[in-house]
Amino acid sequence: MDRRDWIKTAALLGAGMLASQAKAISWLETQGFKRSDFGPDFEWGVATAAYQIEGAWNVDGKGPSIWDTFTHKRGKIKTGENADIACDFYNSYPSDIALMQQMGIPNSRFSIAWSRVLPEGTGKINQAGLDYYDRVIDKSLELGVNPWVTIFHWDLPQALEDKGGWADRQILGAFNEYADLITRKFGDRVKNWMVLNEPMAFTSLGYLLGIHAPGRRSIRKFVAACHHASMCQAEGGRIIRANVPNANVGTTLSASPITPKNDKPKNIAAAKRVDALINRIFLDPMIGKGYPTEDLPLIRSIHKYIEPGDLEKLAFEYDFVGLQYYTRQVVKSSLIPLIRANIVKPHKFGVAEDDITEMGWEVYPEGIYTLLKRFDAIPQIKKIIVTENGCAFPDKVEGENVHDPKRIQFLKDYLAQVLKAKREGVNVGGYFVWSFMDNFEWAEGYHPRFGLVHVDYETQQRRIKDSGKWYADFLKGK
Ligand code: GCO
Repeated sequence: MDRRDWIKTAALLGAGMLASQAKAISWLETQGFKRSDFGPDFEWGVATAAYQIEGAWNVDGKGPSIWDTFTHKRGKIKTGENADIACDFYNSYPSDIALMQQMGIPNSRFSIAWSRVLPEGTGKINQAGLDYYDRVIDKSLELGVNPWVTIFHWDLPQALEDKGGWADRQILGAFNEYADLITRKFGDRVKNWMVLNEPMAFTSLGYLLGIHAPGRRSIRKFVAACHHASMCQAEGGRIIRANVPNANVGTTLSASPITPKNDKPKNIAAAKRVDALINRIFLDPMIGKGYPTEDLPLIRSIHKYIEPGDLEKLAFEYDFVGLQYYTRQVVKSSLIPLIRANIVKPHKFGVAEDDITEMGWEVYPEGIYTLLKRFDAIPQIKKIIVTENGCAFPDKVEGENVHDPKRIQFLKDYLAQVLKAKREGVNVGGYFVWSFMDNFEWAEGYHPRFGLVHVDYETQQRRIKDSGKWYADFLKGK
């Protein structure tokens, strides 16, 4: 692939792409549902991730992660920003968790920063890092906010990247050591665990397209990283099962319905390839189907990284699969080598400006229904939990109030589709809003704000947005 091809591929896969005709359901069609319609056991929550909120990137013995290194390089983040301080959750966790309690949020999904507990990725343990997560977990439990922990949400220790990162097989041993450590340490109090956050996103954006940390652009590294992450995904499940009594074991996958631009056979074929790339590389091996190499020439070289015995280890029976959905992708065929597909941006399909988020994503609520049905039809998937869903739109700050009517509408419309699927018998057991508060949106910097709670990054003041008040009322059954 030459450089131009890469740029096209990046445009194809990069953040902020795709879609077509928006067909938002009006609230009128769906009005009237309330929390109790989802049933008493439905898990409601909010989600965050360590690098995006904690700050304190180099204090109390924490080692650098690939995101510290990446954001400190010039030109990597659109706004030139980094998450050295972010929301300062490292210091403000008591009041932030108290705010969750005040809003009546029963569950909080967050991740552990690997290099805070193992500064070099393996070996020497940083007790201060373990103590910090002890405090976060204990505070959450004290305030009645149940912790849901993601083992890996993208902030790989830099020391491991220096040895090849996800592209090198030694990551398997390092990951097992880390997963073993934290599940043993916190498993007495944390019962809900997710192994990986969106492996498709961190392998493709980080190792193929280079637009996320560690910024590599290599098909070889990407393909190797896919196999290693898949191995860790399953092994992580086994480690949680072994170490945590009564664990609720999951992992999370990003997914998008893939729509061909029209019914031309070449576009339908392109959509199939993109579906294999975006939706199947991590899902298929998890359910015992191996890798979708037939449908995806891009990963045909994956056999080079598969050692004897690996294939049998790729499947794991999770208690739940975390579905993370934001938008769909509309696809047409193109000349880009190996994938021969291109993603069509929403405005090219006549999606109104109003229905495109600040990430450039089409508002497409029906997609969550489509994906819930698809996952539910897979016998190996026992239960689905929507572990992320949300949007970035400009907020209007007025004194103590923050108005974000589009986010409220978004949440209502997507939730209506979750309820529709549930009423049709889909085993969907929970919904977590991305995100509790505004935070560092990776390569986009702080500009897109996804929070239910507004963060003033100058003062660290929190203000509950109208959407946060809406969610709190909804959770209270109002
Ligand atoms: C992801 C991550 C989150 C993002 C969110 C919005 O899916 O990229 O899990 O960290 O911030 O999805 O893009």
